[in-house]
Order: sequence, then C-alpha cells, then structure tokens
Amino acid sequence: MVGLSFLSLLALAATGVSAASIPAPLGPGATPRKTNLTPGCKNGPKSRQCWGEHDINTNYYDTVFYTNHTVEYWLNLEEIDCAPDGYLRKCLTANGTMPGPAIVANWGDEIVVHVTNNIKTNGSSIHWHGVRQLNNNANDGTPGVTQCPIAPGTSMTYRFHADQYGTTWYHSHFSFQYSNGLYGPLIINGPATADYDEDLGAVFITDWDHETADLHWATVANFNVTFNGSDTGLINGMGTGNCTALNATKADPNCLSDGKKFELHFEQGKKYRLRLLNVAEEDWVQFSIDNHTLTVIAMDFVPIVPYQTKSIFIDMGQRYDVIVEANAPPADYWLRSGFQPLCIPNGAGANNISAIVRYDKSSTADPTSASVDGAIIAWDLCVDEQPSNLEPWVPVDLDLANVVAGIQTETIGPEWVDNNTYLRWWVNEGSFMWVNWSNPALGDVINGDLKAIPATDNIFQVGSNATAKSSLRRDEVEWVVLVIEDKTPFTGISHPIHLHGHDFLILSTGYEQWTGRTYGWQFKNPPRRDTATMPSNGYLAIAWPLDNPGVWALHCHITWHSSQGFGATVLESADKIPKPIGGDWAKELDPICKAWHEWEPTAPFKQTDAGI
Ligand SMILES: [Cu+2]
Repeated sequence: MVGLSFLSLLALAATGVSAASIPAPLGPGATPRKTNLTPGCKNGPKSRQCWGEHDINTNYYDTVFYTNHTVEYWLNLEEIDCAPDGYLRKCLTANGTMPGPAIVANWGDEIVVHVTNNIKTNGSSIHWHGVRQLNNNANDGTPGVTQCPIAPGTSMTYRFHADQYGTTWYHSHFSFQYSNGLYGPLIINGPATADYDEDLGAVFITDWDHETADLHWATVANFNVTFNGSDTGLINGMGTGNCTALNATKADPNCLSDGKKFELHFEQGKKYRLRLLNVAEEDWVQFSIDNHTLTVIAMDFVPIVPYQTKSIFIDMGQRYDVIVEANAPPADYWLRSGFQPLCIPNGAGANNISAIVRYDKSSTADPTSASVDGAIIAWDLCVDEQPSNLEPWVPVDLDLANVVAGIQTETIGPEWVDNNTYLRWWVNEGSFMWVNWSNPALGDVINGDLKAIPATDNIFQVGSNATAKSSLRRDEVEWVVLVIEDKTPFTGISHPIHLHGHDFLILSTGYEQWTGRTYGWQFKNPPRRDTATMPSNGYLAIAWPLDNPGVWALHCHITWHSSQGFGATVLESADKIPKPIGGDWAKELDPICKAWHEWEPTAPFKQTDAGI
C-alpha cells in the first residue's frame, strides 16, 4: 500500500483531478475515506489530516522519513515521598513527578533520552511502549532481553526514531517499578483522522495502592491469582481517598489529606483532543465524561476511521485518542474512569476513579452530573472495544500465503511451584518466564551464541533460522500468525497481551476455546495495535510481518502476571538482527552490563520475580 504524498497530490491536481476526489488507499470494495486534504495544506484546527509532505494516508510502515531534527531529554529516576491521593508512601519517579515529564517529538524526528538511575537500591530501564524500534532492538529498554539493567548511579542514552505518530508512554520495564509511578507520556505529533482545536495531552488512568508495589508483590501478588484490589485510583497522578474517615477511628500518620482530583478546563464550542492511557497494574477501565460524546480517532499508535461513543473500554497498556466537543451547558462535569468492576475484584475506594471537567475555571464545586450510561456497566468479563469499531485508517490486509510457518499457538496456564507456595504462569506447557538480568538475550544473539540464551527467556523463534523453507518472493514479507490460548481452570481473568517491536493485526478473539479453524477470521484490515485483551478462557489470534529483526518481549500487561512469568521472548529473524546503532555491542551496551555486573553483587534486593 502506497500513501499519497504531497507531491503525488500536486501531480494529480496539475492534471485537473481535484484533491477531494482522490480516494484514500483502500482495498477493492471499501468505502473511500472522507478526507479534507488539499494540495499543500498545513496541519491546523480545520485540517488535521495534513502533515507537510506526508499526511493521514501515508503508510507509516513503508514510508520512514527523517526530519533531520533531534529532540533531547534527560530523565532522572529516583525514589521520593509522595501522597497522590493524600496517603504518604514511597514512589518511583522520573524527574520527581508522577507522571514524569512529557517527551514530545514530531513524526520523523530522532529522539534521544539520557536516563540516569538514581534509585539507590535497584537497577532500572526505560521501555518506549509501542515504539516500533525498527532495526533498533537495542533501544527497546527491556532488562534481561535487550539490555542489562542500568545500575544505580549510572546512565544510559536511548536513541530512536519516530516512525509512528500518536500517543504512548515510557515506563520502567524492570520488575514492577512502573506500578510505583515510574512512567510518563511520549507524544509524537502528526496528522489525525478528525479535526480538533486544542490538544490537552495525556490523561493517565491508573489504580493505586497505599503500599508499594514491592510490598504488594511480597505479601499478596507472588502467591495468588487475584491480588486484593487497589486502595484508590489516580488520573494524571491525582486522586482522592478517605483518609479523614479512616483517621476518625484509627490514627494513621501517613494519612495526610483526602487528596485532590485532576481537573480539565473546557471553553464552550471548542473541540479538545485527549490522549487516554490505561497504565494500571491490574484493572480494565471504562472512561466517559458526563454529558459529552467521545469521537475516537486512534487506538495505540494506529489512526482509525473516527467513531463516536459515550464511553470507552481501555485495557492495561492500551491508548485511545479521543476528541471531545465542549457542547454541553456550561457547568462542572464528572470525568469517570471506573474499573470494569466484576473483572478483577477491587476495593470500594477504587471503583469510582474520577476527575472534573469545568467550563468555569474559578468553580470549586463538585459536579452534580449523572453518568452518561446511568451507571458504569457491570461487565463480568474484561473487554476491549468492539472490533467492528476499530477500523485502521491506513489499511493492512493479511494474505495467508505469506504465513510460511502456518498458524502457530502458544497456550498459557497457571502452575503452583515450591510446594504450592508461588503462582507462576507457564507458556506453551513450558516454563514461566524468568529473565537473567545479567545475560540479556540480545547479547547472546549478537555474539552468535543462541544456545547461551537462558531457557527461562521462553524463546519463540520466528523467521529465517526458524523457517525451514520459504516460498516467498524476494519482495514479499513473511508473516507470523500466533494464536494465544488460555487453558486455565479459572474464569473471569482476562489478559492484556502486549508485543514489543510491532503493531499486530487482531484476526480473531473469543471467549471460548479456539476450534483450530479460521472460519470468521478478519483478514481484511482488521484492528491493528500493540496491546489487546485475550478474553478469559478464550483466545487471541494475532499476526505480524517479519520485518523487524530482534528479540521482542511478548507479555501480559497485568503487572503481577508478567512478574509471575507470563511472557515469552520472540526471537525474530535471528540472523538479521542488527548490531546496536552507533557501533557494536561492546561499545554501546557492554558499559551498561559492565556497570551492572559490578553493582549486582552488592544489591540489597535479589530478583524475586520474572524481572520484566
Ligand atoms: Cu495476565
């Protein structure tokens, strides 16, 4: 699929074809996209589909371009005291705030981020969630997979290119550090499928515990299927709890206040873009703003044909960009982000995560508005948005002829180990994932020693070395189809599956066991993203092209499940994995491993989870 460049639009305009009549690049039989592109148009409130020489129709997988502009950021990782909902505890932060500072770039820019680990007691790393990292595996930031952890007191510089545009987040990928607050927005400006006046930036939604993730892991999550729920929830690092009420009966010196809600300000008649991110440890959410409609324009890094809804379901790791028109009577309104309540049982305080939208900035009143749906829908399953609503703007189809290795499966299931003490998740009837921080798989691959990769990396090898014989032409890309199947005896526990290094097509998903057949699967422009729910006791069938050699983590994005070993390492086209940019392995990454190897024997805490 070829995108229409500005030049080709000009050429067509010169031959008398008006730009408005140029169909978007769609397959036969599809409805042409509605565009407002005109030759030479500039991105603005009424022309968000334009973007210089490129535009919303550009196929950003095939067309990788360079602005020759570099944005540079510095992140200082540290532990601080925090009380985001009024309850004092320890947090991990980037530059002292939660969320951390926004990293903002334009489509086509180079992004350079210098990360210094000033957490005194643990290693760390920063992963750029959903960033394709094309031929740039070494900058993916996954400890034990693509790098050694950054040792305390040392730094690592990440360099990557903004091939895609839209909304994502950066977060620590070292154990459960991001659930202690170590995350922030990563926003790549680019075209959009619908117009808006103002970009209000990231809206982070998360559940929140009054104990640290480390303590939660040590006391509950290491042993159980469910995790006691969360105490409260936060929107952009702010929320309210019930400290005052608690203190009426039992004095707790850590109860500082009842917290404060995040606020957004609307001006009547304006259209606002909100970038929604669910970064929770264990909760699917349903997001809505009372008396307002959401126009959804992107899922993860993939722009979609806009659709309207009153509320939207978001799983952990997913993002949605929405446009909200301020067309309600001027007043104060609740912005709600309730957890899908029967999905994972939660503390009462966590069921009503909210913020406030005010038309009058000076108002301090609590809204009196009612939920758009009357109440949060009581789903008993954790759900994603309907696939039929999620139509990528730039279509990608799957031709099964390109799936050389046939349909492959990975089954997952629980296993109690050490005399039924600990819960772990096995993948493919094999081991649970347990990376060796000191021995990242990428190092072994670059050294040509695949046998040295620890077995507990759960290698799933695809492409080249793995494929005995390819019938594809030179210019054709091989695709992988993977059906992830839930073979657990539990009901009601779904899993948000996240793959590094690719957007994947969602061919099919179901609440029942896969039949082994492909009847009813969607091969023509199915939903495409980097995180999707595998329903409880069901399956998720995904596909991706083998166009990005590397070792890529594939894991559940429930914090505790990945810590319990729910993950695999996709080893893609092992013989084509590039050495790190700017030099060889020794120059770029060995200093990180060297510092880690020196520090690790003195570490006050040993590895107690899968490590990612
Ligand atoms: Cu899971």
